[in-house]
Amino acid sequence: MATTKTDPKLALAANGATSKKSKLYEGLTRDQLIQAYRVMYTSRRVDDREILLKRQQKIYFQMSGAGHEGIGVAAGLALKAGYDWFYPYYRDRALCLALGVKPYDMFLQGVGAASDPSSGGRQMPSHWSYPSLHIVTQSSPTGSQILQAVGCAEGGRYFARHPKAAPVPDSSFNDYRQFKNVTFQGDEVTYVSLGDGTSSEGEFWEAMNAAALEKLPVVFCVEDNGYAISVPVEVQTAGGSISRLVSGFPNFHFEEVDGTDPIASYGAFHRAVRHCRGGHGPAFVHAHVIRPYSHSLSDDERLYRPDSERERDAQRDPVTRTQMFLLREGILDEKGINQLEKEVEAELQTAVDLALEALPPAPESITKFVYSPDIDPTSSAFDTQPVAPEVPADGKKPAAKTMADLITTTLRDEMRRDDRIIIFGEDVADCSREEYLKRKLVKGKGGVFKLTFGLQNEFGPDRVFNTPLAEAAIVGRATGMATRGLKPVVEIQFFDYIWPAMMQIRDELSVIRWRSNNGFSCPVVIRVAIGGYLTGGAIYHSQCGESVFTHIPGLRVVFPSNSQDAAGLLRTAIRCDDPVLFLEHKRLYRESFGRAAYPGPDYMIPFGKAKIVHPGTDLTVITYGAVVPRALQAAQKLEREQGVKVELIDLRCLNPFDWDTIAASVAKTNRALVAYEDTLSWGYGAEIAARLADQLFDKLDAPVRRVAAKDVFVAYQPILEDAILPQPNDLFLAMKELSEY
Ligand SMILES: Cc1ncc(C[n+]2csc(CCOP(=O)(O)OP(=O)(O)O)c2C)c(N)n1
Ligand SMILES: [Mg+2]
Repeated sequence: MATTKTDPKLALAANGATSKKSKLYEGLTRDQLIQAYRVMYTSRRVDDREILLKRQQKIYFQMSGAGHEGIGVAAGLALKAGYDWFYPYYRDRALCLALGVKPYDMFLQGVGAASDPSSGGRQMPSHWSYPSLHIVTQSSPTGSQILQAVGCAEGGRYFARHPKAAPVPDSSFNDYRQFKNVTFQGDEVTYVSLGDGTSSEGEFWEAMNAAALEKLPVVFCVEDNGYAISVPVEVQTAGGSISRLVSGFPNFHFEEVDGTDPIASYGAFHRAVRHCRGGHGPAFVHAHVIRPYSHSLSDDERLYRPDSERERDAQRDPVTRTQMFLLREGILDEKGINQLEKEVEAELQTAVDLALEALPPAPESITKFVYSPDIDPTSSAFDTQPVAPEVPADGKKPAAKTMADLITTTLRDEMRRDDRIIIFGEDVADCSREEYLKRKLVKGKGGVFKLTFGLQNEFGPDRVFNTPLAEAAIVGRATGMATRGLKPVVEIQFFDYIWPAMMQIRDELSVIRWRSNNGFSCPVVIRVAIGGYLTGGAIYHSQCGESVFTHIPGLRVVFPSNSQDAAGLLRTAIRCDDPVLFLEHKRLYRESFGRAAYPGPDYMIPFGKAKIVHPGTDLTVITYGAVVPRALQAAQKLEREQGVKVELIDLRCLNPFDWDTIAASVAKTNRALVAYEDTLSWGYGAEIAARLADQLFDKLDAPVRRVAAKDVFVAYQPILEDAILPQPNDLFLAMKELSEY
């Protein structure tokens, strides 16, 4: 651990005694300082312009970077655009300008222009995204970028260690790799910034831990302006100093600096970056800055900060300080300053005029880039036939594999085919202490359900590894890696514990392509063990809740009921270019229902294609997952006892879902029952029932009915579990009643 502290009072003057042309300031030349001042001044004036435009109602929001210009420009000078990677936050205007973003680009986002390079009018201003500069799309939730930055650094390191994974292979089949141009550098650094308040988010600590554990080249920059909106730092951070709190993390280089001083900040950043480039681990730069323009234009800080405090801050204004410094050092005289400022004003005037003329996006464009425009996983390209199973030499039937078997086999097949697939999560490795495996002291675990058993053994610990127990980190890191071109296939151990990752799934993973107007994408696969009927699983090992996720645009949701479908759909999930939530019912993992022979290494099923499990003419039952075998049992009984022929549809894929198959069936049977394991109200079946009522009203001879769990959590005692979850008899009675209606 190394720590450097700069005395804020001394820094700017430190090198300022003479004015020789060749003098360096923490390694910066006089020309670089003039350039730095130009960036800082431009940044401040873009803020001022935006504030004016907002008051004139020509833009719709404003968030300033005022007071943060010193640290921003310093970071920009210490790092390389298009080489290093950047996860900035909204105050990083000066950093973006230093990296090469034009004020015009920023104004385009303010007016919400179609040509806004960050988002095409989809995101607020100061939500930077510039792919060619490696500035990765950011969102508004405070801190959700931090774990992704860690994943980004991991992705770069993976490609540096496994360069053969990077090129797009010659293959007859189009997979996501054809649309990911992977670039990486052996000594690249990932920058991530956040405010002082944001350091209270749990994801910050998960990211710090992961970066320290993996010794990743990430520079964390906390821009501490002393406030999170109106909450002062001593209420936010125990003891008032984030530097003090993080100082125990191993492998870090620490800097604490006056972030209003661009020279001292550059020195700090330079040392931090050197530590990272040298492969020694992450760095932490704690920059003390000011916030002269309130939190945003919607906030008036005079309500909670007295004038005396605001005046004290104003003394440290980075733009005026730097201007004074240049004058004092004789780097620019007054004329030079005036000239520079005039040039900036002229550039901004032109940029504003042009931006105000820019066309808004077309309303019809709203659904563009919800999903990949390049690969359609619902298309016939994903419709392949299973290979004929090998018949054993003794002439017996080919072995019927469980769903668990075929998921493992599919993962193994795909990992052999694609070096970019990596698997991580809690307990997924065979054994983290590799030497036990090597010395054959242990067999290995491979997941609490053993679905990843043997994969670390075959593919090594770079590709299959355990992570800390932190679900947001699993999904956030995967998102960052996928942004770089990897294909993380991560595991959430139980659906019941997916919630810490919810922010990453809903506000990041699913929306990155759309919000960046196709500038970035992150096709991660999240495998999740879900569901009940376990006798003893209780509240926290038995939940469903898939409709929470089918409600998220941009996320594919798959829920197979049998081995062959699991294999075909998992392969589609891995090869496609969208994020996929792959739900695996625990009760079905080793059930005798739905076992099948190995369908071969290229077997795929397109998304959004249902399967008719049992054809019929009298009543349509629409279901999926573990209700499929239960509904089948009920349908067979009804046919045996009453001669009623039920058409049973297994949706297999929940988003997209196969409306055509449902509609064709209900048009024939005129009766529909939707059955699902989740709680009844607001559940997945509600959407199907609503569509049936809306679009097939004329075809229906009976009301659309639902069978689902009671509106309570799943209980431990099996008698209670049985009463809560839909049973074959509940399905039988509902089918019978509906057929008699
Ligand atoms: C997860 C989340 N919670 C709340 C907010 C609302 N919010 C936006 S900025 C902010 C304060 C951030 O303070 P800090 O991290 O210190 O950054 P600063 O704005 O001071 O630079 C809050 C509460 C949000 N965007 N995201
Ligand atoms: Mg703050």
